[in-house]
Amino acid sequence: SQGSFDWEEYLKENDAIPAPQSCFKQSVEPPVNEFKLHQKIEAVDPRNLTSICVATVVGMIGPRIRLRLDGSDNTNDFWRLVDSSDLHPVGYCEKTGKLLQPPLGFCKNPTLWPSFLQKTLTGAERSPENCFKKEPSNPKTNEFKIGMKLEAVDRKNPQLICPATVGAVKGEEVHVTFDGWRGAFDYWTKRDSRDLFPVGWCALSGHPLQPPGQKGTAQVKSKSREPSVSQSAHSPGNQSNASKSSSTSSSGPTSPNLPHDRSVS
Ligand code: MLZ
Repeated sequence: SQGSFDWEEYLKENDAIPAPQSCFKQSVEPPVNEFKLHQKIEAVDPRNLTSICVATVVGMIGPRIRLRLDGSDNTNDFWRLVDSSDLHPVGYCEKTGKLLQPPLGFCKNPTLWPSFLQKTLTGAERSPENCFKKEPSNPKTNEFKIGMKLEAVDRKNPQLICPATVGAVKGEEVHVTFDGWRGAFDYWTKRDSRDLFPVGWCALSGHPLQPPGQKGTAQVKSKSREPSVSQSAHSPGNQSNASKSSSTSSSGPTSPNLPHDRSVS
């Protein structure tokens, strides 16, 4: 579904402006991905941020890698940019006097961890130093304004990056709303989140960009089971209770809000 979406045209049609590059914690030149599939690294456990675990590269798209913590099942995979500070070469913990931890939900008896760790690393290919890129510096001031366009990770489908609009700004957080979807995917996040990118980032980095959804178009309205009034999910100010949400929904049950004729895999 890539290729058909053109930001330039879309911005004109919608009389919208992109959020400036300086808003984002992203390097102007997207980092080059030098990782290879099946390599092992050390990574911060996304479910337990104080612990560092062995992880395996199980997928990649552009400058993002998909990771699976060794000793965890395949239902907790996560994506990181190659310049994420959550990623380290194997040996980092030893060097810095930390202990490599079993992942939250280690699939075996905890007493088996030391031998599991040894086995999982023995003979495994390790990502070399040069794969790990320096994390970009923090954006200084909050220049996000309501209505500005950006590209953002869909946290419910985290392999996807989609066209989005700033729906609200509150202190250090921004409300990310996905263009053409009814609000089920929207979330509040810190303005320096690594999940937010300037318009054009996908094209620059070789990452696919999803086209906007079809909310408001004839096809969707005619197929919707609901009456076509659904403004509440987008009204800023009513969402403060959702501002702590991370990877989960900020706007209630998903399915009734979804267009029914899309399947993006
Ligand atoms: N397969 C899903 C993808 C939705 C993606 C939305 N991104 C904002 C669906 O079609 O519901």
